Amino acid sequence: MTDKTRDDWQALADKEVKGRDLTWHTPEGFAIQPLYTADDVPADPGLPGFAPFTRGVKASMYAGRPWTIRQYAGFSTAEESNAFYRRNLAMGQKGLSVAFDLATHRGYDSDHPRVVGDVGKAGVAIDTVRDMEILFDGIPLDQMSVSMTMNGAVIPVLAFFIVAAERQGVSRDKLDGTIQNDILKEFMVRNTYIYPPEPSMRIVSDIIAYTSAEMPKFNSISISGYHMHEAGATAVQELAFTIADGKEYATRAMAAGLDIDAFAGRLSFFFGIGMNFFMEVAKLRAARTLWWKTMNGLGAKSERSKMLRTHCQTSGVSLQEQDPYNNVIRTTIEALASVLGGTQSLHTNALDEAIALPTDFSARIARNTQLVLQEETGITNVVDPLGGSYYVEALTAKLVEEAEKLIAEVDAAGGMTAYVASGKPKAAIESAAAAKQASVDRGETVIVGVNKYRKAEEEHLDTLDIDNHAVREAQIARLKAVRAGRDEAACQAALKALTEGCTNGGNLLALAVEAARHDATLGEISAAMEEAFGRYGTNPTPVKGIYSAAYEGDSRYAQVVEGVAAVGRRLGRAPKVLVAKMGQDGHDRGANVIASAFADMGFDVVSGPLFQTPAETRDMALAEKVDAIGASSLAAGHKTLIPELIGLLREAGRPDIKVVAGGVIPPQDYDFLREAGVQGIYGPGSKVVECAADMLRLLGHNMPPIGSELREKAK
Ligand code: MLC
Ligand code: 5AD
Repeated sequence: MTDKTRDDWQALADKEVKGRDLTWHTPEGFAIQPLYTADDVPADPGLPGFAPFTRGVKASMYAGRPWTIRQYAGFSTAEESNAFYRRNLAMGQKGLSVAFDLATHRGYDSDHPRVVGDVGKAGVAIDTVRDMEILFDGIPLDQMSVSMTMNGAVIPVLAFFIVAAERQGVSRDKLDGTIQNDILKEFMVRNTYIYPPEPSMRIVSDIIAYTSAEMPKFNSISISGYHMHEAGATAVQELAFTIADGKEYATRAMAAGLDIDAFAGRLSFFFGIGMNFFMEVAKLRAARTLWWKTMNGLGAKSERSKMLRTHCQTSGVSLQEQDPYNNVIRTTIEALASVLGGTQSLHTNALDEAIALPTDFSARIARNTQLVLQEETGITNVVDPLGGSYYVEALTAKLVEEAEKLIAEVDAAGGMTAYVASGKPKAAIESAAAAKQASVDRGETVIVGVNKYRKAEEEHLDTLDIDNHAVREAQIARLKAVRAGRDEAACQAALKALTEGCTNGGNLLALAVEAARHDATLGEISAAMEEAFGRYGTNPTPVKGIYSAAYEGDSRYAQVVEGVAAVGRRLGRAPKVLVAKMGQDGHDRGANVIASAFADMGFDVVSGPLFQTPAETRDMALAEKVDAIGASSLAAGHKTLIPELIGLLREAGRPDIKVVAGGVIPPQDYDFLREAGVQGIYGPGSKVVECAADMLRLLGHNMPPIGSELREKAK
């Protein structure tokens, strides 16, 4: 026992660092002190397996059963993805998690003209039950738990899964798995919605109703903070909006007449885990505490209803194109935080995340990261080993407190559907993202190998390339065969019943299962519902002023701002840039950051709506009379969509409109894009201010190189 007090410690520490303030200010606005003691721990966190479940939902946790190694994957055709799954399961993966391509997400068959660049690219192409049968060929669906990340086209995909299992001889009550089915966060950050918010919420409730009655082992929803985290949310935002989303779904299901304890035990969660190690551990502990409180508030009786069970994924945005082997280290640290936080299931990202989908090589390292943690470290033997850490307990309590304040704000706005419609959570997350980017660009947040210790020469990884034209041809052939082989009248009758169900209130999943049994396609089932509900679109509204505030007093930034003004004087108006998102890729964090920063620097910025075709982008560029287009691509459509746009501009007699590209673009595609006429390519790790400097050069301004402002100052 020590006789020293905290004041004694403070005095000693001050002496060591000569009075320097050691407080660390996190993006959450927390002032983290260099020391935590018993005085900082507000309450005993209780025991694992018991309310409020802060220390874990199972008494024995991983000592009884380790977390599920569940790697998210899917690409190309059902055949190729099936072979990939089987290889991974043979090498230690324990559960499946399907990534669908963007055409599927957005309810289009592979033969639809809007999805030419997207088929088989960011995930597997699924058009029919036949595709789903092939996807799970040789994988017994009564034994393997399967997660499906699907939100927009959730009705046809879940219907296909149920019917594919039937054709395997597995009845739906035996199906174990999870459907993401979390549409609120799609409207906030992920953008693969199809229908407007209200009918989308009805779909969520219909699925909860159907699965709670018919599929007792199936998790009806995966309420996801992950995508908020990836879009730049702070831990408090991620926690608060995710728990508030869960509350909203539960409230809606109750309003639809369901007993809370009949469905709440199968609501599950999903969080992103980044590099702020202890914050992430505390976040999962706080999430469980918050959910327990929330479910008590909603009147749940069963303990099971109050347990927050979650999947986690290590953070994609934390991974870098530069010095890519560092990504293995980052993912290991994030995976460790996930399991010390008590996750039920985990995906670890592959080291080539920043440029492409995983190869067999990179997927193996990602999976082995979890196997090593489970089998070599002894971590699984003790439950919540960080429980009782002064710092972790204090952080947990602080996160609960701050998230509750934000949840109260959501409640005051009338719940999450209304709050999302107000645009507030999206804007708040975008502000956090812009502030984070500025901090990285300025070197305040260090990323090893990117803004510090950068290698003179980068090595190139061999990455996965998918021939989307070949996948599309194969899918179109199978679509034709399926349509030719079905009872057309029965199929059309089932589709008609589905459209009617949209207005007369039948359970949409039950109706879609019937249509799937008659081999209706994903595009047809989606269109049958679109007929009643319509298709939803939004226009981006980037935040303002975050960049300029972060760069106040920065001489390079000032130089760029002056450059924009100089070009403006020459043109007689501000230089105008269209930030375009083509194809079904809804990842808009990067596009929003660029739009917001460029506007702050004085460019006249137009943000194109999501999901444009190249022809629509050309039309917008001509109508808005822009000088340049920045095309943002994160879902591998760049080789198809950007060259098409440049061709269309040339045909329109406007080859002078500059086209640059940014996002997830493998270096081996750079030459191809340059030859196609792309004048600048900006991968992850690019500094936004230097992108702007390059743009000024393209617009004919004699922009000095980096560092010139420092020489200027030194003179
Ligand atoms: C667990 N069990 C135990 C135990 N631990 N029993 C006794 N003692 C113990 N110590 C039991 C559980 O109670 C459960 O049974 C069974 O074992 C399985 O364990 P689990 O912990 O529930 O794991 P799992 O089945 O893997 O389920 C985890 C989940 C689920 C609840 C979080 O929803 C899930 O797998 N989600 C994954 C979601 C996902 O992969 N999403 C990818 C998104 S990617 P019982 O009967 O009680 O259930 C994405 C990216 C993008 O979205 O594209 O944007
Ligand atoms: N295969 C594997 N991982 C994927 N991700 C997205 N699509 C796939 C896929 N088809 C992962 C990446 C990404 C996150 C949203 O999910 O890590 O950042």
